[in-house]
Amino acid sequence: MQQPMVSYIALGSNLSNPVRQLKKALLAMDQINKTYLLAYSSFYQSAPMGPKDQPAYINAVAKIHTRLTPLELLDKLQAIENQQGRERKEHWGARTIDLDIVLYDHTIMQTERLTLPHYGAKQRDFVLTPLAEISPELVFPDGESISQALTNCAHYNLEKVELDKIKD
Ligand code: A4P
Ligand code: MG
Repeated sequence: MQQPMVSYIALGSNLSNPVRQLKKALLAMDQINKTYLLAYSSFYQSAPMGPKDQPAYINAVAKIHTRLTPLELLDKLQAIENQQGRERKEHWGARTIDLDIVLYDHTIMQTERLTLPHYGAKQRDFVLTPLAEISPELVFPDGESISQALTNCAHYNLEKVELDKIKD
């Protein structure tokens, strides 16, 4: 059987109780077949990237082990987005939940449905800061370290959110 791969998923929400949306998505990810939730970061509030007439976001990153292929994983994550009422309207517009595959092992791929690593991850502190929290030694497939990426990225006024457990 294929060895489990490490993958990092960025979570983002700015509608319908974002903290609850992230907690729900974390629990749902742990329920995906052949997939285990290994760790998740603190939750961070961030100013919206893109249109400014939308609420602040809550962002976090999860680390998983999966035996699914990258496209099988994308299908499962999109099913969770749909279950949580995700509607795709405006580009970079408000959403109940967005689940992006930041990294899947060291895979580099560019297809119509999936780009790995995620095309925007290295430019956004709301992805890099939570990622660095759970994997401070991480190196991207192009050889750039997470700390280098953090010095070059754009900033969105991150503030850590006080949380109790994800099961409440
Ligand atoms: N896709 C390609 N590569 C990937 C990947 N690595 N992971 C495709 C996930 N999906 C990937 O995504 C559009 C298509 O990208 C998918 O159908 C998939 O096949 P989407 O989630 O439907 O649309 P989107 O999220 O609106 O587009 P996009 O470009 O992914 O948006 P982003 O880059 O995710 O930005 N501000 C703050 N503060 N925090 C946020 O989290 N998020 C966004 C969305 C805007 N502003 C934000 C935040
Ligand atoms: Mg997305």
